[in-house]
Amino acid sequence: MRTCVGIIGAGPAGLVLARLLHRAGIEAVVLEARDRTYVEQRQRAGVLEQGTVDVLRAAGAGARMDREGLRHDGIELRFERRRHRVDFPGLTGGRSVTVYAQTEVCKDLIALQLAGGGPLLFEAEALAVEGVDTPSPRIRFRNQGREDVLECDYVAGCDGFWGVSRSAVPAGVGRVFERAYPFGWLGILADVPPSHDELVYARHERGFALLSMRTPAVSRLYLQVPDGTKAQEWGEEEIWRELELRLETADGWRLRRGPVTQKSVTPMRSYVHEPMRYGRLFLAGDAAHIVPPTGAKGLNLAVGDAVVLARALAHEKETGSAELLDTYSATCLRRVWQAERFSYDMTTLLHRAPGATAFEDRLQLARLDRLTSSRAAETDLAEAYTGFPLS
Ligand code: RFL
Ligand code: PHB
Repeated sequence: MRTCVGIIGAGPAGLVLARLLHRAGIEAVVLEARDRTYVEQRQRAGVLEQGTVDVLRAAGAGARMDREGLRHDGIELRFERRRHRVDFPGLTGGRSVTVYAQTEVCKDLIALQLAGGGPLLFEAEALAVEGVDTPSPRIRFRNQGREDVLECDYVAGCDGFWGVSRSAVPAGVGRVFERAYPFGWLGILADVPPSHDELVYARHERGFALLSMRTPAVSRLYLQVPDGTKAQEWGEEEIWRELELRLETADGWRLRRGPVTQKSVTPMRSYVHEPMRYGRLFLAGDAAHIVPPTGAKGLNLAVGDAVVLARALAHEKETGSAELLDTYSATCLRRVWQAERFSYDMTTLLHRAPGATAFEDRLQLARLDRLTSSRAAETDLAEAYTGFPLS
């Protein structure tokens, strides 16, 4: 098999890239290790920045998002049983975010790709990426038990944190920056209308909690849990009780309960691989960088990388100039590091690390006090949360 751009992975990065390349008249083939149902059901992100919404619309994938996505003009911060609303449009000159699940973004993009895009092969696992420092890189993959080779001009490594493409960068070339956190998130989906109409981020001595949502009838909630926790260790009653303790406020706000339909634990990590390009291999999304989910940035970064890469490949096709391909890594990394900074700040602001000292507790409260009493501090949060511009 031969194509111009071999895309490994059908998550948000790979699917958006495939869509944008298709619209630019550039051939691409997407190889996805898992089956379609798995990719469409995998519970992950929920918050789309304005820029991501604009990209999906421009890519022709915005119709259902525009009907079913929920526009959110703010979030609530809770601490010491008090609440404080951050008003995004008022602080940022009109920006907001959209709550529309990653599962739905992927379903929409997969349907478009299968209806009229280039090939998208499910259960096609890339085994190795070879020759990325030559003019003709190759992806070895296994599809339905058979090994095959995809020859291409460029390889887009969109295969997430656990994928194979990053390992094609020689050890002496790449550099990794990372930080692990001594806690994770226990996430649940529950068949109950969200107890609040905006996302609630709560700092509590017992740990962080987040109230989010998927639809007007389905809530998504998270609890900070110790590193290594298994989802089965937490019973339904225990989860609701802990959420109540961390989320409820002195002014009488109460959490609505409902049947839990799914639960899982996510570890937290900050990670950046530099550079994001080596020869004809371009890493995009979680394959190159991970943020803890507290800032809601991972999916938005993945979409941003795909936009920068699609633009660079289209520029090369139209003008013959590799200029934008050469600056791909630096262009993406600037935005990536802003998201790393913000996600780290939100995480350390709101989580309670095991063994945190009384001094650190007071500092957290002082940071929250500052955020909720200084327009400048609040604007900084609102600008970062709603997203930095793509270019
Ligand atoms: P993905 O989505 O992991 O997709 C990679 C795809 O590559 C496939 N793959 C392979 N295919 C072929 N051959 C191989 N060898 C392969 N190895 C892997 C995988 O099967 C998969 O389909 O990466 P991508 O596209 O870079 O997208 C990144 C986002 O998924 C991720 O950053 C976000 O989900 C992070 N995230 C959030 N991001 C936000 O912007 N807003 C949020 O509110 C938000 N909340 C979250 C999150 C992530 C979470 N978890 C579970 C990590 C909440 C949670 C709980
Ligand atoms: C989610 O709805 O899954 C979600 C929302 C906000 C975050 C992380 C996850 O910061």
